[in-house]
Order: sequence, then structure tokens, then C-alpha cells
Amino acid sequence: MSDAIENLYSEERKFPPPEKFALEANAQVGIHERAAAAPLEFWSEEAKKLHWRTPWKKLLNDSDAPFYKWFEGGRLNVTESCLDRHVVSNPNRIAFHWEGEPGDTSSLTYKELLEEVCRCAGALRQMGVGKGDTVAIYMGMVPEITVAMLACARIGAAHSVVFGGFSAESLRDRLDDASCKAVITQDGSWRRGKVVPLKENVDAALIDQQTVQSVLVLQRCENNVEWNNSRDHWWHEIVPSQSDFLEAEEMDAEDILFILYTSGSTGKPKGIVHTCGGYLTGVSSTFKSVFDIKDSDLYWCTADCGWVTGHSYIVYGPLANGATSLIYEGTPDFPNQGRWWDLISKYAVTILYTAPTAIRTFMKWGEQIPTSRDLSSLRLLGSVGEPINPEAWMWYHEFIGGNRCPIVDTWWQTETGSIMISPLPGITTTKPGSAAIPYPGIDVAVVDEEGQEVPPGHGGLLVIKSPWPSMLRGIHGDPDRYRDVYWSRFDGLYFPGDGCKLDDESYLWLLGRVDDVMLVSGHNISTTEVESALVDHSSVAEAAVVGRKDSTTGQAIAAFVVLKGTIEGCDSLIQELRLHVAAKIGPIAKPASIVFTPDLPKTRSGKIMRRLLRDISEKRKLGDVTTLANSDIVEAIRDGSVKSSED
Ligand code: 7RM
Repeated sequence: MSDAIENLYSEERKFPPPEKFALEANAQVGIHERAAAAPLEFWSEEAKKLHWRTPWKKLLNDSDAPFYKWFEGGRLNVTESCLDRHVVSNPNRIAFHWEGEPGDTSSLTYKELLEEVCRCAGALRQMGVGKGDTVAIYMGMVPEITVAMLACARIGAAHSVVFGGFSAESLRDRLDDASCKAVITQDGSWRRGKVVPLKENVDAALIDQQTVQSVLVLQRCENNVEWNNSRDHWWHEIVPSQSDFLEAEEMDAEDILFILYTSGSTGKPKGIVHTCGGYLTGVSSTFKSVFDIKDSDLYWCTADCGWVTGHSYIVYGPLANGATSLIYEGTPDFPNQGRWWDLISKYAVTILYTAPTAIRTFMKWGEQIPTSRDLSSLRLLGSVGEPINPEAWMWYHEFIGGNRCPIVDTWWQTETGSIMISPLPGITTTKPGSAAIPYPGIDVAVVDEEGQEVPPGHGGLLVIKSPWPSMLRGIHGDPDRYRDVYWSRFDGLYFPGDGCKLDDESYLWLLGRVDDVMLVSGHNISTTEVESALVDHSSVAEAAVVGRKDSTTGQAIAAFVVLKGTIEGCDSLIQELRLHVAAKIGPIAKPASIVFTPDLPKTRSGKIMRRLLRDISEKRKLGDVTTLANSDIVEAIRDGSVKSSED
């Protein structure tokens, strides 16, 4: 019988931590072993680094699995760990430097941030929002989005951040699902020099909507907006007049901190629920050890707060650690393709956390853009969101990291709350394309279809074997779906839905979503490995592959390829790429067809949407494209305006 997923790609390059980095790192050798010997003790120590008003009575309650509870009886408000304690020790430290897309700037110290959070919290209370309510936040990347999230946390209201690129309909679904009582938004948001009409979308979402009673509107773009006097409030009219201190609402460790919707590949979006104590423990601990944060660092996570990465590694993890971060409002190509690298030199960014999709886009644009800027302040790089192809990893290492910065490839999900698998930069020897090893205190395995652990050198399904503090507590309003999606595949194991392989040293190599695995002549082939083999070719910046029905092989591999710079696709390149894949990982993985395209269909957070490519390949009517960042490209690929060949 063949493996649940085969191990085809072999990668031999290794990068041990630089000596000086290793000596000075926050996390030192021994941490993994100590945590493995006593994981509950490890999490207890990590949680004690937060500010608790009342200590917990029970660290982990597993009597009603999979409805686990952590830190039962503990009382806290997460904003006291993120703000108040730093205001006591270091009030004038900068929490956020912010740069708007048009080039305007501001910064907020911890003292100023706490004061603005308290004022916003006061305004929310005046609008009738209180403990136990849910508030939707539909904004762009302005400092006030962090203020809005923390203001909710301050008064014990759950926030539900809806990405500012989502449509009025998606917003409406999420407002209904969580029975949101209020919405915080902006008149508009800047994107590539244009105004995204956020308030207009909110107005549309609220037509005949039953639960929302008030809307708080930040003025950002000075675009014209409709106004409903009995419902709408300008931020500048009701926030500045509030008191600059508001006593934090005391919460139970297991009270809800936020709901965040994941679209998933099919079905209704799932409202993933996170709670106060466990979530903050996970993000605070991982932020310190994975990103090695020091007082001297200037940290930049390029994610949007509408995505879990923004929640965990722009807001809660960095603030719990008293870090100084950069937030940038706009796109990487405004006003030109060098904007990010200009920001890095201007602010002397030391730690950069971004996604493979961005890295591959920069590869396509050419390395002369970053290499003509001064990136010498960088000391650590991170990646999240998709498997990073070894060649993209090498490009990131060389042209962004100047061959001196460790790379932390961090695997985790909205559901896991915080990083589960990652190198620790002062300890772990990295391998391009591998997320390396589990975080201390995290217990994972790779199993076959029957749930048996596979030996090193084999592929299978990733599972998490024990509960962890920042795990989701459920899907809002749907306990059965929670059990069904995450806990029913293997008894007692959490199933994230990702394929994974173990190499000979038991390093973990994530292989993409299990739903995307291709079955070719009885072999289970991961999309990631074929895509990495394509990206390994010097002409290729990005690739997506899918299994399309085939009468002889079951499925045949259909590839979609984005070439670097000005390179033109032609028949001889198609043949060359097919041979390249065959040579790199084996003839079985050779794509049956290759289509050149200027771009790939992606979700708003940059993940490739293979489902739509499957629809195109099997000539089906296209599924839902509304959650796509770039919906035009699907039409372009389907209409064959791009060069293709089949054999
Ligand atoms: C943080 C985030 C989760 C899914 C996950 C994977 C994929 C994320 C990596 C990765 C390989 C990584 N949350 N994924 N990080 N795959 N290597 N380092 O992305 O909920 O939006 O997505 O993303 O498939 O299950 S998420």
C-alpha cells in the first residue's frame, strides 16, 4: 500500500544558527527537552509571565474533551498584560510606528496607546456595548484597528475582525452569525492610491440587519459617506472626549477574547473562538522565543489584522512582550515596487515576518529592487501562511537576509492561535522548506490513514496529540461541527487537515492541505512538492498544481506557472519544466499540462486557491470567487488568454 502522501522531494542544504545569534538568543538549548519532559509545567511557567489578577485553580481541565479548558479559575484582563504593566515600567517606549500608504506617519507610545484604548473603550460603553457583547471591526491597517481590538478586550466584549477587503455580503454573514451589537469602521481605507469604501459597505451590510445597534466611524480618507444619525458616531466626535483611563473589566481565563472567521475551502465560514488566558499565554510565549524579541528590536509583521497572524503577531504577542513594531497601511507596490525595502531602511527594521506569496511576488519582480536598498538592519526573518518552497527560502535568505539572518518558517492556523511548528532561531539548524520541529510543549506526529505514526522518511497526515493553551475553544454556535472537523478523523487527536512528511532527522515538512493531494496512478502526490520542483527552475517565480480527472491515471497533474520578470513562456520551456520536475522528484510527478499565467488565484491572505484551478482544469462552472483577492485572473486563465499545452 502506498503512503498517505509520498516523500519525493529531497533537500540537503542546512543552515545552523550563527554563533553570536545562538549565544544571545532568548530561547536556549534545553528548552525543548525540558518542555517535553513536563509540558504542563512548561505552560504554567509561561502563563506566570502574564499579569493575573487571581491565579488559576486548575491548569488543564480535560474532563469534557475535546472541550478543553485552561487556567480555570484564573482572572485577568489581557490589556493589563499588553499595556498597563509596560506603562508602569516604560511609558514612553514606542508600541507602534505607523506609516500610511500616502506617506503620512505617526507613532504611539505604550502610555498613549493605553490612553487611546481607554477612550475608545469609554466610547463603546457609551454606545451601549459591554461585557459579553460582540463587536465587528471592519477597518484597514491604521493604528486605530489595534486600538479598537484592545478597547473591546478592555471592556470584556469579544471582537470579530472582518478583513477590510471583504464584501458587504461577507460582512453581513459574519455580523449575523455572531449577533454583533456594534461595528467599528472607517469612512474609507487607502489601497494602491484608491479609496476602499468601508462605510458604504457597512451601510449595505446593515440593510435590514437585526443585531447591530451602532457604528463607530474613523475618518481616514475624507470621502463622502451616508449618515444615519440614530446609529452612526464619528470617532473624532465621541472618542477624544472620554476619560484617558478606564478600569479593565475582570475576565475569566476562559471568557471569549475574540471570534475570527476562517473561510475554509468549502461551506459556511467557521467562527473560530479564542479565550483570554490560554490564547495570551500561547502568543506571548511563542513571540518571545520564535522572534527572539529584544528591547533593541524594531519588528515588522506585514500581515493584516483581519487575519489571525495580525491578531497574534501584530497585536497580542508583541504587546504582551512590550515590543516596538511597525505597521504599514498599504500595498507593497505603491507608489513603486520598492516600498517595503524603503520602509525597512527608513525604520531600521530588525525582524521581518511575512508570507511566501509576498516573497514569490518579489522574486517575480527581480532581486535588484531589494538589493538596491539598505537592508543591513535585518537580523531575523519569518515566514507564515503556506509552505515556503526551498528556492523561495533561498531567495529570501540571500537577497533579503544578506545570507546572515536565520529564517523561522512558522506553521500554525487560526485554530491553533499561536505557532505550533517552527525553528527556534538560536537553537535549530534550519533546512530550506522545512518548518523544522514542534514548539516546546507542543506534541505532534505524522500518521497514516489508520492513525499509526509513520517512521522517518515517510509522509502522512499531521496531528497534534495533546491540547495546548491557545487552541480554539470551538466554532461559534456549532459544537458538533467543531468535533466533526477537528476531532473525528482520529480518536483523541487534533487533525489540522495538512499533509506532512518526516525526514531522516524527524524534521517536519508541511505538504499542503490534504484535500489538495493528487492521486496519480495510485501515488499520493502533494501539491507542495511538485510546486517546489517547478519553483526550483530558474525561470519560475510561482507555481500551483492540481489533480485533474484522467481516464488512465485517475488524476493527471495540471500546472499553472508564473514566470520571473520578463521571461516569455513557450513550448520548449514547457518541455524543459516537465523534464525538470521529472529529474527533481521523479517521472510520476511530471505535469501532464502546463499553463503560463501572470498570476495565480489567491485568497485575501495570499493562499493559492487550488479549488478554482481544479474547476478550470475539469472545465466546470467556477465556484464562488468572491473571497478572491484577484478574481480577474481566474477568467483570464479559463479563457485561455495565456499560453498552454497539453499532451
Ligand atoms: C497562520 C495561518 C492555516 C493553514 C495551515 C496550512 C497553511 C500556514 C504554514 C502553512 C506550511 C507554514 N493561519 N500554513 N503556515 N503551511 N508552512 N509555515 O496561516 O488559518 O489562515 O491558515 O495555512 O495549510 O493549515 S490560517
